[in-house]
Amino acid sequence: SLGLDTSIIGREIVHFLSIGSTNDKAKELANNGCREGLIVVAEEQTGGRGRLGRQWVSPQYRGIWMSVVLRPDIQPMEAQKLTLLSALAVSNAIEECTGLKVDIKWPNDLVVSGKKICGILTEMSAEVDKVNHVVIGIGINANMSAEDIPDELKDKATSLAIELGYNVDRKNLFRYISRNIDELYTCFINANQWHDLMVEYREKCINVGRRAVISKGDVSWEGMVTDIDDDGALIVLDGHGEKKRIISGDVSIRGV
Ligand code: BT5
Repeated sequence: SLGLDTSIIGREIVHFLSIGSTNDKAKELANNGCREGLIVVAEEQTGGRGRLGRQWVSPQYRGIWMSVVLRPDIQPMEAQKLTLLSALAVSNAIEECTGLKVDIKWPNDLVVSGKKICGILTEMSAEVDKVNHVVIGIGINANMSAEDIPDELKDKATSLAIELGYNVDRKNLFRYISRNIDELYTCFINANQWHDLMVEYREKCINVGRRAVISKGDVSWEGMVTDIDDDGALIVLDGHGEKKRIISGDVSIRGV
């Protein structure tokens, strides 16, 4: 037993040596009525996924590849808040556990020394006005060595071990992550504490106050990121001085 002592997250944990994608397994279990807070965790993913069908490199024993099933009583529009909540919880967990400074790149990337160390993939099953379940997939490059990082990712990805110079205790980190998500998810359910969480998210987010290129599909434009609102949308001033509100979806942004 991990002795998590959480109220919702990780009361039940399913562990695999190897799996296609923990998100796919979590969605399957969620569709079969599993309880809220269930975590699927694997030592290796053979088909780890990012957004838009992109690949997520997930070598055996080198990372934390996990998915959490949530059943919040919310409108589909609110689900993106859970991505931000998870990014904040995981960045705090890594900081508490390793002492590294972890920045958030809106909406779903965690970055150490300018390189990606963790990605989050939120997938939802919903009806028009009600969410059935949300699966939060979290991939953390814990003990990947430089050789585990594919050449094409070498200048944009790193791991905790590379940054620290030693391997981390993945079980301990997993505990911190589960407890931090549990704590922030409880704040999310008790909506009155949400604003304070977003204040903390904004402080950790590297995009606020900087210029960025916003891309969706083939369309790209540049603007100044001025804020993130309490719904988790990015507020960007475009070239005509007009304020645009960006909800995460499939948008990708790049600092300039
Ligand atoms: C993400 O997508 O960052 C979300 C990644 C979520 C992975 C977790 S692992 C557990 C769960 N099960 C899954 O199948 N997925 C989730 P995106 O923003 O689309 O970024 C993907 C891009 O990051 C790729 O196209 C690569 O450029 C890069 N990348 C791939 N693997 C990486 C890694 N291990 N570390 C850093 N960057 C990586």
